[in-house]
Amino acid sequence: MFSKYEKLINEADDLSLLEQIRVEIFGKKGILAKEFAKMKDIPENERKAFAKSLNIQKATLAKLFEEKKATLEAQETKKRMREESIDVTLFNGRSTSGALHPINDTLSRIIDYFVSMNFAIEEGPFVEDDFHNFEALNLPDYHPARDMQDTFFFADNYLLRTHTSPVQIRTMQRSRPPIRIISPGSVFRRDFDLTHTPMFHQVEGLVVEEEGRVSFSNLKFILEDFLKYMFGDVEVRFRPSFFPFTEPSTEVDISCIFCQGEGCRVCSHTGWLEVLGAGMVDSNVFKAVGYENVSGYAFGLGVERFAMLIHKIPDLRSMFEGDLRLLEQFR
Ligand code: 2NL
Repeated sequence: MFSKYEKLINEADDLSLLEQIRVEIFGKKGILAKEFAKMKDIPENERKAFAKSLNIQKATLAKLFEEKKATLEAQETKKRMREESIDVTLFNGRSTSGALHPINDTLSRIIDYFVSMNFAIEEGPFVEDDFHNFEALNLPDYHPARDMQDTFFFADNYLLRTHTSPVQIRTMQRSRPPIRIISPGSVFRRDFDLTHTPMFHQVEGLVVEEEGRVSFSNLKFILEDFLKYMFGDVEVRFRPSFFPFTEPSTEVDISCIFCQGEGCRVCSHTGWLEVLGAGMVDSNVFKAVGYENVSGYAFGLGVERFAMLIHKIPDLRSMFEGDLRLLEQFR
């Protein structure tokens, strides 16, 4: 009786057509509703059989409809998957790649050098106490270098470390020679102008061995080799200097990379750029950590200064403003 509708369902080839057919069959004014409405005119003794037959046919149509709907939905999904899929391996001409910040790029190169020379990397807390930041480094209470440091203090003599030396002090306290470490990290001083920011980065190095096994010439060799690795073919010179924590002490210059030593504004017409401080560890420092019969050398450098020289950056403050126009130049 409903074979016409069975055929319609079977032949439907998209979901919106199937929906129209559903309304025609199962809707309020649909064919089934019309058939059921005839019930009231059917003699009582035939009514039950009529209803039963109609319900069976309704169920048949419903089953046919649901199966068709499932088939068409599956087809539709497959088609959408095909049309909407994206090939993520396709080249996008508008894409951009990230890059290391010039400070991290410089720091990575410094670390690579010293790791290749068998130095281990040590880190320590930013908040330090007076002993590890000053006292143990031969900077007693009355020492003028403490004023010069311009330290950020907390209560109870805690402070933000002004150099990474406290890391070396802690390493010496917790282990025994031989020691061969660098300590890269953030340091803090109350200073803010063209060439100073209140937070900056330092790398210090420390080598300690049994007495007599390490000398100033070892220090000279490694720093000269390191500076040639960082700056290429430059002249290196060692000037006598003074630090409370080393004796003897030296400041290390390279020939100016902007004028090849001819003299220019960057090197104040001297032909030289100061890049490192170093020396043999002062015996008072060893005393403070309880070491006897040892010798060692130490050095310290500012990462920002290296980054500024390598990347020719005139204003240090621009390094910490996160301005994309600047950072994009280092991609
Ligand atoms: C500079 C100079 C220097 C050190 C840092 C050091 C650490 C210990 C013992 C002895 Cl635990 N010395 N560090 C030594 C000489 C120089 O830094 O101009 N830094 C930017």
